[in-house]
Amino acid sequence: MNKLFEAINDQINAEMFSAYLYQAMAADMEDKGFTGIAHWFTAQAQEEMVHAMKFYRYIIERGEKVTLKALEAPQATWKDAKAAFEAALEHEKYITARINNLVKLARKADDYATEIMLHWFVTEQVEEEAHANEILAKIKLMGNAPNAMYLLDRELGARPVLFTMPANTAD
Ligand code: OFO
Repeated sequence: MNKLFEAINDQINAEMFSAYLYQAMAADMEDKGFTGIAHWFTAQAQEEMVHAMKFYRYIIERGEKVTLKALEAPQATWKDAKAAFEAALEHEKYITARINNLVKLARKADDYATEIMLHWFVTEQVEEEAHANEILAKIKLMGNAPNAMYLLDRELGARPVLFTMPANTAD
């Protein structure tokens, strides 16, 4: 496996870690009584698994072998919802830098197919950062006021999930 495909294989791990991180944020927000925000993070975790699987399928389509590696344990608690979204935004910036680096590697290898596949992720990262930023801006505006947080919790609870879990496990 060449350096580019090794880096794509590592990106599966990074995306799965994103899912793990957002699910940890969901669990913490649930614990803090924000069921709507927890739901939002669960939907985000689902999206991250889709990202991981896009890389997974791509490696196979190109005739290479996927090798899954150990996942790091994510942080388990955040001070409040604001801190969780700050961490989410930071994490997305880190993922954006990783995607940009993959584009660089694809260009260096003259691998046009990989570069085109990565375009979807470049665009997606703009959205990922924008979503976290938007929510964070709202929380800052509201100054963490309980009434406003209650309304934000309701708003974020309406985010559509990508798939629903079997009965009794749905969030
Ligand atoms: Fe996969 O975009 Fe977020 O991490």
